[in-house]
Amino acid sequence: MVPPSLFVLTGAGLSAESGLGTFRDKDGIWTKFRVEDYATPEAFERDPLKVQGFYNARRRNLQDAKPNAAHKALATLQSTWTSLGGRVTLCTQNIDDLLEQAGAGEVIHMHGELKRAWCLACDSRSPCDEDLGSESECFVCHAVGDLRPDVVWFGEVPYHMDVIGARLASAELFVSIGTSGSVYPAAGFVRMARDLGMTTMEINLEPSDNADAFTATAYGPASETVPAWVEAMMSAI
Ligand code: BV8
Repeated sequence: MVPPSLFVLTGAGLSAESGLGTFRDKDGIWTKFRVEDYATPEAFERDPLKVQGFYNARRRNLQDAKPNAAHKALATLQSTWTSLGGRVTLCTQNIDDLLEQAGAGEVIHMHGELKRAWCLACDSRSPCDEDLGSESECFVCHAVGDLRPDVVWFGEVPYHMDVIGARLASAELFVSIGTSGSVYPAAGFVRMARDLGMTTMEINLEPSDNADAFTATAYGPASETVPAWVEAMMSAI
């Protein structure tokens, strides 16, 4: 029997226990850094080195981070569903690669990836493990100083919205993991799912801004709640 098609949206709470900061919790990233100074195209235009420094520090922090039990459980769920002819869409707001490190196949990074650089001279995107700055050379066109982090800032259009729309339309269960539900369009996906008649589940440390939109909930640290949910899904097929 083919298992039900799942659409899983993840946020910073999925990677919190891997040591990567969340944004709006107590001591979150946006409580220390103003969005307007670091996560908008205008900020980059105004002071590129300041913005590059912010992402260079987060990229370095990611080098030492490891996937936690929640990343591993989602990778197992996706590979099991695929082996049975089913589909788990892993759509993440996160710019880390911990789901891929945990063995996930397809991961849709709607807000881009910290380990990719975007060349504003030739529009190419390339893997990037190192600091970016005014001396950085494009791996493709060799222009110097035209590389920015390949992440989606506020006011920029999220990536893969067409694929996300198609996957949402064909899913049977929508699960949101580790997100505060405060950034759009991602925060609007649960209402789209409900309008499509889907069962919706929130797995989070605590109720999010969107909590009332969910028909099922599980609260607690992702490294506990996600493996428990995956185990329940696996035993039901
Ligand atoms: C768009 C990448 C149009 C960079 C991010 C004015 C001008 C322009 C746009 C707007 C505007 N006003 C409003 C908007 C829209 C704007 C928006 O939503 N603003 C908000 C603030 C109101 N959105 C945009 O600009 C987007 N673009 O609208 O373009 C468009 C739209 C549709 C179609 C076509 C065109 C672009 C938004 C993307 C911005 N980039 N990130 C970077 O990472 O530096 S967003 C940023 O917030 C984060 O990166 C993250 O991706 C996102 C959501 O945060 P969360 O992941 O939810 O993290 P948070 O800390 O908030 O919550 C963590 C949760 O985890 C908590 O609930 C906590 O309880 C839980 N948790 C903690 N620990 C654990 C845990 N759960 C489980 N276990 C644990 N251990």
